[in-house]
Amino acid sequence: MKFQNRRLAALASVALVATLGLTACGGDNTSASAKDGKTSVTFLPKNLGNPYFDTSDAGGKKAVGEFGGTYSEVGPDTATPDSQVPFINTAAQQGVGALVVSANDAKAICDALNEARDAGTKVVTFDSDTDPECRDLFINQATAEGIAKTEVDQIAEQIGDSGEVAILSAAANATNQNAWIDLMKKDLADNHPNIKLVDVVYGDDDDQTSFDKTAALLQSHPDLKGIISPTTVGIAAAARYLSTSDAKGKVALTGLGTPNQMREYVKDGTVTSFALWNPGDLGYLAAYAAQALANGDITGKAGDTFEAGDLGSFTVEDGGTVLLGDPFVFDKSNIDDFDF
Ligand code: RAM
Repeated sequence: MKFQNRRLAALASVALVATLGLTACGGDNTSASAKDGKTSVTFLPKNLGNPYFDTSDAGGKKAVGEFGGTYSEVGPDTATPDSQVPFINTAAQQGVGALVVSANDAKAICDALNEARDAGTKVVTFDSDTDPECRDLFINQATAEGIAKTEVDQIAEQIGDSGEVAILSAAANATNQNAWIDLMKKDLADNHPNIKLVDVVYGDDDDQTSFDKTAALLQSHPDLKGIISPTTVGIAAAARYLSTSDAKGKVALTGLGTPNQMREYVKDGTVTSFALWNPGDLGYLAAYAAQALANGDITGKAGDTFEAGDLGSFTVEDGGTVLLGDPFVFDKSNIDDFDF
């Protein structure tokens, strides 16, 4: 419960950041390393133009502003395995204090990250991890088990715990989605014998591809009862497709989405409920972790503790991870309380 209170308090600040138009857009200059002892932090999302990362990186920008560092955001247009490599190389050449990365692939960016680390840049992954030996810390939004169970529980409830379901995911190599999918498969097999997972398709965190994959799923599986989309891009595109199709209200849709993208589909009855954490808090926490590493306050070993501004104190867990909190379920009773 402590987390929920803290989380809700921080939501207001994220909304304020958005209102003030401070959403990250890649325009800031990154200075060379820690000028005047202040940490320069570069955020590198899976791709630009994804509202989820606009919000998470705005949280990071707010934190960097609080500790007087230098913030920038760079990133590729497409969420492909090695599209982030040139941005990592550039950040390393610039000597930034820390890189905060959501990985499109657990391995493809490893060499570049380790070269950056050898050159003195601290590497924090957030949202989607790399192999642990390629980063100093991973900031985890919620446990993978908790995220998977929340999604399976919702679809089971919405389809009466029986029938065919499919998953519309992000990029095929995304570390985070793949971990959640594996755990969803296990949960379905162990606890929901009457639900059959008939397909897993990939929309690449691209709106049009996700929209087209939704249409194809309905075409190939005429008995489909539900879709789980563990990506904010996928669920929004699927909801848009369903909302004007005959399947609206017949094929359930849940997964992970942002309230602002999903509001109209919850209100028009396309979607009953979906989940997420606060991406702004995630970016905010990642930036404070990056600063603690760059300052030498922590090394990223289990038991290290650091302060993360309004979010309070956090402790590094085994495997070099820091946990933000629990996933949160949105439905028509609460969706208007959120603005991100
Ligand atoms: C998309 C991205 C991101 C994921 C969310 C839920 O925005 O794939 O990595 O965490 O969805």
